[in-house]
Amino acid sequence: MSSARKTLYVYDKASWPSAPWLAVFALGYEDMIDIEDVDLAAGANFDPEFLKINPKGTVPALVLPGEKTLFGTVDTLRYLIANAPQPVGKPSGTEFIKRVHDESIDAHSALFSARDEAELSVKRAGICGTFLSQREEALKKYRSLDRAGKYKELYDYRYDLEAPQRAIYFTFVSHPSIDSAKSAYFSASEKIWKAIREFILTDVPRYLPDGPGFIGGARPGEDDFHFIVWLARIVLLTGGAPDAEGVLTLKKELGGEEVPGKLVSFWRAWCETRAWKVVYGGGLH
Ligand SMILES: N[C@@H](CCC(=O)N[C@@H](CS)C(=O)NCC(=O)O)C(=O)O
Repeated sequence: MSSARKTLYVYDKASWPSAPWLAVFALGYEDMIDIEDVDLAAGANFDPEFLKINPKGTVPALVLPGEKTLFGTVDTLRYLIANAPQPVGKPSGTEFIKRVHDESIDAHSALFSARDEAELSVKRAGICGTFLSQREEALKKYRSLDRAGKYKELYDYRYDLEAPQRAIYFTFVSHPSIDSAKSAYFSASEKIWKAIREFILTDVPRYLPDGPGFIGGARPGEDDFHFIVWLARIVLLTGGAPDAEGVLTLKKELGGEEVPGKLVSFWRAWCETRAWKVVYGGGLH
């Protein structure tokens, strides 16, 4: 690998880093940028070697030899769009991107959400349970290896940050404090899904094009990359696959409403792209 090559750090089961990852393949960067996977579920982002690249321990991160490393979906994507070897769709010029990243419909919170005990036990037995327990172990391990205490603040912060969720997921005895924390968690999860439902039925159709294609036109633009990775996560959570029919599974979370036609058409436009097949061919995330 030449030292002039750029590297995009992603995680193949995360949502946001998939936006610049799609852009690498949609905008003609595939021979210029290497993709490196950081296994967040195993806590690989807390490895000091990765923290040297991004001291916050998050992906996406885009390493540009001789330039400042870029972090986060907005900045990495902006760079890829500004320097794209191939034509890019138009930006919408609206607040849509901010809206997609709004905390009320957060894709990560939706993944971990549980509205009752039954949903919680399904999540506990799947990737969410594994994620929480493996990361607890990883944080303990890296904390004990960090003799100079260089990353102590980060390790302590991240360990404490996930503690309430670990308590919800892994406390099996009934106790007034845990019972009330669980019931608050169930209500917060209801709230997330209500916000997602309203966003899909009311806001999204206002931004999507009337005809086939993307918000950016015939090619995906900035808004399209942000929105599709959020949508892919939500479709995954309703049981959909990364194919033309996958988006229809959203109906079960729409309170009896049909999936808006514009959303179906937008999803299908993405399914046709090579970038989609690279990033989501192995399954939604
Ligand atoms: N708001 C940032 C968030 C970046 C972020 O938090 N990424 C997640 C993956 S989706 C991450 O790296 N998490 C690391 C962790 O949870 O330890 C963005 O849009 O890029």
